[in-house]
Amino acid sequence: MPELAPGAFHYPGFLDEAAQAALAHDIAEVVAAAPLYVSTMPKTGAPMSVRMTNCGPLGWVSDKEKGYRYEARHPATGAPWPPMPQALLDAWTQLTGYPKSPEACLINVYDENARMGLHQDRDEADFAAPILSLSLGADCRFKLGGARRADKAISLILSSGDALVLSGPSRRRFHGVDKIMPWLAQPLPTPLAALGARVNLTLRRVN
Ligand code: MD5
Ligand code: FE
Repeated sequence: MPELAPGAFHYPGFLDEAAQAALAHDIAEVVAAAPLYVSTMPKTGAPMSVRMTNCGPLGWVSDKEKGYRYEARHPATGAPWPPMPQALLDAWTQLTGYPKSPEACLINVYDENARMGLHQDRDEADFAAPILSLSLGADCRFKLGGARRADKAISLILSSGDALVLSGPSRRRFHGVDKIMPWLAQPLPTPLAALGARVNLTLRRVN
């Protein structure tokens, strides 16, 4: 398993095509119950280019008034988030070995023009737990930076079926999604294809 940096592991093709298709069906069910929404930036209210939803006990949300946070309910429907599909819980156990279950799975949907600027994940109280990221659909150019924004970043391609585990010192690295490269890879599996070009699932402990 290629270790990109201390605590950062890339598993290319962790999900085979059958597993990707099964997961796409699970995620389509989640999206049907918990529709994609557009988060806005704290203070400015600027919309993010990535559309989102969540599954699991908690979900990541953001808006102008209250900023980044975790909530137990969907911001538009007010319903609790759908449960995390078993396949995600299994991937978490297999790849992280972490004894506690993930509390939140953020589902990011990128169209061809969406991106995510360089940032740290620091809205969680538990920094000891790893983060697991699973990708479906189009390739993207992913930036893995350092502990400071200005630190030099490495670039890697994340493809459909790839997993990334961020633990220890890599849990708090700056990172971002530079560019979606839909011409290089599979379209999203059928039940998700109409939604965008790339889907990323980020599993986290929160408390
Ligand atoms: C994505 N999502 O591809 C990424 C995957 C987010 C987000 O960044 O916050 O929704 S998560 C990649 C990640 C998480 C935590 C630490 C590091 C990478 N890292 O140190 O590189 O939509
Ligand atoms: Fe992040």
